[in-house]
Amino acid sequence: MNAPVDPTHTAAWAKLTEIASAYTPDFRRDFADDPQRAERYSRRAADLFVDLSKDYLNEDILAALLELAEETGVAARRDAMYAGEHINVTEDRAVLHTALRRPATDELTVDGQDVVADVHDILQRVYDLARRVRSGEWTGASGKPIRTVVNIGIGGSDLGPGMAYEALKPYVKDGLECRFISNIDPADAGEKLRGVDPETTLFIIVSKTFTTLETLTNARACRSWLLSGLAERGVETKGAVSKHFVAVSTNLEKVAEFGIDPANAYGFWNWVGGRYSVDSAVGTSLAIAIGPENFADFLGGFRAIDEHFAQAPAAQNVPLLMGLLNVWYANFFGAATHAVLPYSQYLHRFPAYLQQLTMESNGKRVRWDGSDVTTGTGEVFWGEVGTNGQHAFYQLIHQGTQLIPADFIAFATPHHPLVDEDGTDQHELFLGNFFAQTKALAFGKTAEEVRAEGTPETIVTARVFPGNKPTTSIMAPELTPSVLGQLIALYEHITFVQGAVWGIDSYDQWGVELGKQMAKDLGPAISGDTDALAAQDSSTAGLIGYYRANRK
Ligand code: G6Q
Repeated sequence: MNAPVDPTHTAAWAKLTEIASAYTPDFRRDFADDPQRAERYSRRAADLFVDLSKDYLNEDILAALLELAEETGVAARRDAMYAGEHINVTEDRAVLHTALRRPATDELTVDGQDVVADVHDILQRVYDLARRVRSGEWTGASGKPIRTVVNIGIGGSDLGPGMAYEALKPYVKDGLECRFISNIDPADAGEKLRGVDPETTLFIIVSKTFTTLETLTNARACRSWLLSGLAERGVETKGAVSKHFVAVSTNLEKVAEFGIDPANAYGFWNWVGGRYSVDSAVGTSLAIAIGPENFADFLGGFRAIDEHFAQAPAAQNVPLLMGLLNVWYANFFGAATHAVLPYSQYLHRFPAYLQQLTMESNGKRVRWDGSDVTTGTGEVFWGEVGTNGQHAFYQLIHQGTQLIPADFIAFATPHHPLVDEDGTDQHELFLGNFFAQTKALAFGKTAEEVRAEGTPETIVTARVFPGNKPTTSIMAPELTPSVLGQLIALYEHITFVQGAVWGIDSYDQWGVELGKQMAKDLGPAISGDTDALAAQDSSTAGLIGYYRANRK
């Protein structure tokens, strides 16, 4: 792997530094000076319409950002990723989530293995399972069809399918529902199993490693729940596990150890990172819920953006431009956070999903050669659906002292068209808020405008909106499986671009290890081993002591 280019030593960085020091954003001026601004800075990628005109962008900035991408070798790294080179250096792995959505006719041999053939082999098995569950052919131990699919997994083995299931609810087959158990807090399984009938429940244990404490613990708890529930109903429990449990994992040996029939195990590969895996067998619960045809459309959406990212010229390349803009805001304007604000109730888990995708990928302090990063990295991604966010935290985006670039996402056609009795179209009211917020953030409201409304002088400043807050608007015709795939792939590639510029390995996650290890090591101290307790620092010992004294 080539040594990373230090972005701060490029000519483009020097240019951007100079531009930034002289730059005072003024969207009122920009739009007045250039009636074509919206058109000039709007782009299309598959079904996505992306308006960058309310970003801190002009021709000089655009040119310098594209030069930065050139100088840091973003395109070459993208090609290396698509080709299966081991760009995840700290784990010595290829990074091939793009192979998960290639058509069966493609060929890609990586490390001596035809990965596209492998992908389609598993995909067909997942589709077959989905068809059998959906048709009622797959039955539980008492012969009843499945009504509830419970996905047990955490992190990348939970957030993707959970988010996508919520996003695609209108496509879920009537009479089927999915639930997602992730937290080791027993309250999670306890609540998710409430009201569920063991006779009609299929558990999918999703764990790449099949060693994850939370998932294995929850899987065992669910197995006991199932067996005792069936026994209470007088159902024969011998062989029941194979009718109520399937597994998704790269570790098929451990799956067999758990007692799951290898015929009910769906593999994936170590070149799929957990947070990039919703489009592998990790999405089995989703495939069952929405059906193989919709799942294939979902994959097609990813593929359309993969192709756009690989082929669109740099100045038209949406993931490239959005990734570069994020670098621009983070490194030249001190933006520590980035808001993602979907105007769709169905996307209510999308910000949480993106938090893992972006922050686990780019929250790094060393580069892929082990040297320190030379820039800030990894903004905090956060957000909430509109209009709920408007009534909660938009205050800070409009009038706070920090710069928060925000992505607004909306769809032209709703899944629930509602017109109330006086003829008001509720989706139009909703979208009115989307249009208004990006407009208000860009153009603000001056003191003169506030005064002109007759506002008492003492509260004029409090009512001024400075404007010039950068936003990117993303619109699509409708939130379909394909469009959801497109949105996910868009953010995957934005994350890639930022990591490539910063010179970091976006595909490892060593930062999650220390706490996991310590949690295991603390077991004896927590359960009362006095020597183990005495070996702790005073704070940890005090906290454990509090727990031991207060647990009922
Ligand atoms: C994602 C991470 C992490 C992982 C979970 C679950 O990129 O690697 O979130 O998905 O720790 O791991 P398993 O799938 O191995 O249980």
